[in-house]
Amino acid sequence: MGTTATHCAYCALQCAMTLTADAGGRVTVGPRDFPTNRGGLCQKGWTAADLLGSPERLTTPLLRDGRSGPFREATWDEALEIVAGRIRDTQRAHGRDAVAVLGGGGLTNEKAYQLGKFARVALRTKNIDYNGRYCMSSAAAASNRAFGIDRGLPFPLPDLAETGAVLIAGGNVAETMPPFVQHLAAVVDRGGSLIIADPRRTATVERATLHLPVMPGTDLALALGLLHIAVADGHADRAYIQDRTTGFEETWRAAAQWWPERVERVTGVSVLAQRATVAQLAAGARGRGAVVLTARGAEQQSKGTDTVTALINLTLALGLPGKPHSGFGCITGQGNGQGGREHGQKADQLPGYRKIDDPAARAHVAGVWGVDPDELPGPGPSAYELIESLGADGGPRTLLVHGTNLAVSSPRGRRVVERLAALDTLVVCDVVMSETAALADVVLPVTQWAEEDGTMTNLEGRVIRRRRAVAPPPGVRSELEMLTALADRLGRGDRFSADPETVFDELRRASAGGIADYAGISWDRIDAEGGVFWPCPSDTHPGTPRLFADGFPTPDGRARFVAVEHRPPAEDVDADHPVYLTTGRVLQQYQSGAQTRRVPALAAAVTEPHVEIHPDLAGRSGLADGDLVRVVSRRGDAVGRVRLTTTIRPDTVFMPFHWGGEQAVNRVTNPALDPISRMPEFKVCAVRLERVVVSQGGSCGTDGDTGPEVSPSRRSRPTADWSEGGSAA
Ligand SMILES: Nc1nc2c(c(=O)[nH]1)N[C@H]1C(S)=C(S)[C@@H](COP(=O)(O)OP(=O)(O)OC[C@H]3O[C@@H](n4cnc5c(=O)[nH]c(N)nc54)[C@H](O)[C@@H]3O)O[C@H]1N2
Ligand SMILES: Nc1nc2c(c(=O)[nH]1)N[C@H]1C(S)=C(S)[C@@H](COP(=O)(O)OP(=O)(O)OC[C@H]3O[C@@H](n4cnc5c(=O)[nH]c(N)nc54)[C@H](O)[C@@H]3O)O[C@H]1N2
Ligand code: SF4
Ligand SMILES: [Mo]
Repeated sequence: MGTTATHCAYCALQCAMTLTADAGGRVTVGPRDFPTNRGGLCQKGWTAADLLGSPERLTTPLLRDGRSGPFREATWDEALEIVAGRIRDTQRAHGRDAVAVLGGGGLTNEKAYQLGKFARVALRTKNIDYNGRYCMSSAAAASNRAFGIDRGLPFPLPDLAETGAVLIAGGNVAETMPPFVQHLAAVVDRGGSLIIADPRRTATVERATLHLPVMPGTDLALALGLLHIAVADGHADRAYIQDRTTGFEETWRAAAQWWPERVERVTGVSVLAQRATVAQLAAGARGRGAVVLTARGAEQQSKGTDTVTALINLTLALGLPGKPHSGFGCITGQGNGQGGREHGQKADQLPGYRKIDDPAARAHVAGVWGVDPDELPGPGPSAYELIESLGADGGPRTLLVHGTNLAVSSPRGRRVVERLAALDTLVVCDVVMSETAALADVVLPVTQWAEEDGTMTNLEGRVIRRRRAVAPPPGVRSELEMLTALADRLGRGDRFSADPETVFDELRRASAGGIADYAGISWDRIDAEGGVFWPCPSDTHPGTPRLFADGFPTPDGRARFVAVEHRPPAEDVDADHPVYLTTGRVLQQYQSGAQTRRVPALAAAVTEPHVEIHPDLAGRSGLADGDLVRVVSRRGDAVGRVRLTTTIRPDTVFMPFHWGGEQAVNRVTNPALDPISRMPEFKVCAVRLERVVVSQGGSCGTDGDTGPEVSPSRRSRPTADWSEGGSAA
C-alpha cells in the first residue's frame, strides 16, 4: 500500500509520522517533521504499529450469556441484533435514560461527534460522558470562566521556544510527551527560565532551572502566594489589568492573605523559591514573554478548577494572555483530548462547544440533526457519577463503552467493577480485550488509528488528518459503521453516515457559530495547509493559531479574574494512613495500558508498576528496594515494587496507573470530585504501606488470605537530604 503520512496513535502531541506498509501488510513507523515534534518520536510512537498485526487484536464480535461464562464468536449481524434488542428492552422497561454511553478522548472528531449524536438522537439518553472528565475537565472549566474559551494552548507550540520563562505546574513532559522537551530546552538554551512544580524531581525537572517540590494537593496555595508576591513586589501590569480584565480587586483580597511564609508552611516551597519564580516570570513578561502551563498534577485534584484559576489569575496580573509568546496553557493529554471535548460527548455539551441547556444551541444542532429541539435530552451526570449510578435504583442498566478502559482508569476501582457487574448489559467496543471488555456481555472489534480516516485536534488546537495506511482485518468495523448500523436498528439510521468525511462535513455545520467553530475547516484544507487551527468560521478565514491578541471571547471582551481560596485535599494523612499517594505515568506505558502492555517492546521495558519511595520513608516502613509493597487507602489496596529514590518527597509515594487487577493503583485513589469540573482527585490521597511477603507458592497475600506479614509505616517527616523548599535543578 506504500507510504502514508499520518500522526501517532497515542498522545495529544500527535507527532507526525510516516507509515510504510510492505507487501505482506507489515507496517513500519518513521518520524516526519512537524511543528510539534520536529522529527522526534517517543518509544511508544516508534512501536505504535506493533499493535496492528498483533495476535492480541480483536477481530470478531464476541458474545456470552451471563458474565462469567466464556465468550463465543458471533457475526456482526447477530451481535448488533442483540445489542439493539437489549437497548430496546432496557428502554421499554426503565426509560430512555436507562441506556448510558461512555466515550473517549482518543476517538477521532468524527467518531466523538457521531457518538454524542447517537446518544441524543438514536438513544435519546442524557447519560453520556467521556474519559476527558478525568483528564481535561478542570483546566477546561477554569479556562472557560476566565477566557470564555477552552483551547489547551493559546498559540502554536513553537511559540513556546521563543518565550523567556515557563512555569509548569504538575507536568512531566519528558516522560509524557518527550518531543515536547525540545521547545522547553530551547527556552533554557537561550538563558530563559524553566520552573517546574512537582512533588518529584522528575526527568523533566532535570531539564529545569528551578524545581518547586510542592506537597501534593497544595498548588492552589502556591499559586495564591505567587500572585501575592507579584503584586506586593510591584510586578503587576496595572495597565493590562485596567484595560483587559475584570475582577482584580476581589482576587487580590484573597491572595493578600497568602504571604510567602504561610505559603511555605502549606506547600513546602521555600520563600526564596517562590520569590525566584515570580522574579523570573516577571523578567520574562518584560522581555521575550512568559508562559504558565498546567498538566494533570495540578488539575487532578478536588479543587483542580480553582487551582488552574489561581494560576490563570497570576498570568493576568502579569499581563501575559494575548501577548506574543505569552499566556496560560494547559497541556492536553489524549490524542484527541482537545477535539474530544468539543463535539458533544460531554454530558453538558453539544457540538461546537455549545451548552446543551442553551435553547439557541439546541435549536441550531437539532436543525442540523433534523430533529425537534424538544427531543434532545438535557445535561447528564459526569463520568464518575454516571459510573456510580450504574445498575443502582433508577440508574442506567445498559452501558455502551467506546474508547475507555474504565475498570483500570477510574478512581475507587473496586467500586467501579462492582457497578459494571450490576448492569444488565455491558457492550464494549475496543481493539483489544481490555480489562473492561473482559467484563462485557458483548465485545465489538473496531478499527484503530492506522486503519481509519478522520481528523484529530492536537494540543495546540490544530485540526490534523489521521489517514488510513492499512486495511483493517476482516471482521473489524469502524465505529461510524457500527453506530450507523445500530441507529438503523433503532429506527434512526437515515440520520447517520458511516463515511468519515461526510460526518466531518456535518460536524462543521453543527459547530458553525459555536465557540469551537470548525465551519471553515475541510479535509482538503487540512491536507493543503498541514492543519488548521480553530476557530475557523468560514472557508476564507485563515484559522486562529493565536488567541486573545485582540480581546477575549467573553461578553465584555475582557478576561475575568476569579477570586479563589485554598482548601486542603479531600482526604488528609492520619495515624492509620500517614503517607500521601500520588499517581501518574511512565514513558513506555500509555494510560490503562490496554494498548501498550500488548506491544512487546514496551511490555518488556516496564513489566509492572513501581512505587517510588524516599529511603527515609522506606526505612521507617521496613521496606527495601525491590520489595513488593501493598499501598492501602480507606477504599482499597494495590501492589507494586518498591523503587527507592531520593527524587521524591519523603512524605509522598508515587505509583503509575497503567495496570489492572491487584496492580491497579486506582483501587486506592479517591473519587472526591471537584465541585465544578467533576474531576476526581487522582493526584492525592492518604495511604499506608505494608510490606508483602511472598509465600513459597509465589502468591503474595491477597485480600482474605491468612494475611501477609506487614509492617505499617509511621507518619513521615521530611529530612535534610531532601531539598525541601526548592532548589536550582
Ligand atoms: N508515557 C505516557 N505519556 C502520556 C500518557 C501516558 O499514559 N503515558 N497519557 C497522556 C495523557 S491522556 C495525559 S493526560 C498526559 C499527562 O501528562 P502529565 O500531566 O505530564 O502526567 P502525570 O504523570 O499524570 O502527572 C505529571 C506530574 O504531576 C506530578 N504531581 C503529582 N501530584 C502533584 C501535585 O499535587 N501537584 C503538582 N504540581 N504535581 C503533582 C507527578 O509527580 C507527575 O510527575 O500524558 C499524555 N502522555
Ligand atoms: N490514578 C490515576 N488514574 C487516572 C489518571 C491518573 O493520572 N492517575 N489519569 C486519567 C486520565 S488523564 C485519563 S485520559 C484516563 C485514561 O484512561 P482510559 O480512559 O482507560 O484510557 P485508555 O487506556 O487510553 O483507554 C482507551 C481504550 O480504548 C481502546 N481504543 C483505542 N482506540 C480506540 C478506538 O478508536 N475506538 C474504541 N472504541 N476504542 C479504542 C484502547 O484499546 C483502550 O482499551 O485515565 C485517568 N485515570
Ligand atoms: S510523544 Fe505522544 S504523539 Fe509523540 S510519539 Fe510519543 S506517544 Fe506518540
Ligand atoms: Mo489524560
